[in-house]
Amino acid sequence: MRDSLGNLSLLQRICTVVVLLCFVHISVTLLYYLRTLDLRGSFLQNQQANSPSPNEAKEPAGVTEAHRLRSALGSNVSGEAGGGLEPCPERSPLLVGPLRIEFSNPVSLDLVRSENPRLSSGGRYKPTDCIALQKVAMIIPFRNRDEHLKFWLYYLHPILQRQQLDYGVYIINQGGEEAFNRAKLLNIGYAEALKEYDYDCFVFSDVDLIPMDDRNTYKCFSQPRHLSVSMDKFGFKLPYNQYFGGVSSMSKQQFLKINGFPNDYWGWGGEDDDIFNRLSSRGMSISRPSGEIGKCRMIRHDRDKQNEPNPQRFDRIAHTRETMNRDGINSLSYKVIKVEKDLLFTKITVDVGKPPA
Ligand code: UDH
Ligand code: MN
Repeated sequence: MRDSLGNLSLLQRICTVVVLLCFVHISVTLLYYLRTLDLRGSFLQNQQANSPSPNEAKEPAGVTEAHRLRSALGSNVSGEAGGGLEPCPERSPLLVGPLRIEFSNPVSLDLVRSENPRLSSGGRYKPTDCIALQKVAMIIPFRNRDEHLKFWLYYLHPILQRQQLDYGVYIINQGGEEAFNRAKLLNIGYAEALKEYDYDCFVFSDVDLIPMDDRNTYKCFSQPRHLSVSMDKFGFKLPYNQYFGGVSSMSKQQFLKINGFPNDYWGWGGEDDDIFNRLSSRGMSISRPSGEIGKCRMIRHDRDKQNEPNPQRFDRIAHTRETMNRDGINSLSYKVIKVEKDLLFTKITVDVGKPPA
């Protein structure tokens, strides 16, 4: 009698354990299934293959957040005719990781054209076997840097194609001889690119910066992204935490939330800090790739003519919060002088005016 009672309670315990195990199994399967659903086509892949560094901003990853972002950023994945194509995967299978970047042998535009047969006029590309997750305009502020531009096109076109982006390259060329105005050129790039295509993301890149790892995806994230986080010229470190210069990306929404960029920084410096101030005053934070994935090289150069350090920059960045509502994309004025379509880029020469006397 005692034996059979003992067997019974043992049996009961085994049953309980089996039921519990089933429950855990079902929960894990369900969770995994929900996550896969959530991640497909979303903008949430903020952290790439490597483990995040201290620089890596933490992003919310809940189901509702993913849905909010999808609709907020206007992803083209749903509702657009794609000829039966599936959205591209969140992480492109074409990426190779670290790249060898060097500038010792000059490259010609003809070489770059011949190596990128899938481009169409204006430096446009979109994957043919899946629907790109984002439509990205690459905006480059430019004047008299043709040698650098060739390297940029040589290295970036293949990278951007491996990243499976639907993209176009816009060189915004400042005409005339006045002081250089980087931020205004970036505003113009935003406005001109949008006239041409329904871009939902904007990458702003100096012409002399080349990423050293193709996992540093030139796209937008749920927060404004700083992409050139470890530059060789700064010893592969972030020079300071608020640094937002070099290469950055912003969705249309993020850009509009800060009224774009300032138009009145003439000469070198300060405009990137002003942009940082705009972002933080609107409650946004900076997202970054890890220091390893964010490595990049700058082509060595001397200071350009008409791009001397701007002595007004310190005073300007102290007043961003007061000036940003009236100075930005809402006050932008310029003249287009010439538009040139190359297979590798769209070059827009503009008259940006001159600094107030
Ligand atoms: N740019 C031009 N033409 C110019 C000035 C600037 O195309 O005449 C663009 C270009 O995209 C460049 C970006 O603006 O990458 C930023 O300007 P920069 O490269 O001159 O800025 P950086 O901070 O250099 O790299 C500052 C002068 C460094 C002098 C170093 C001497 N050793
Ligand atoms: Mn430079």
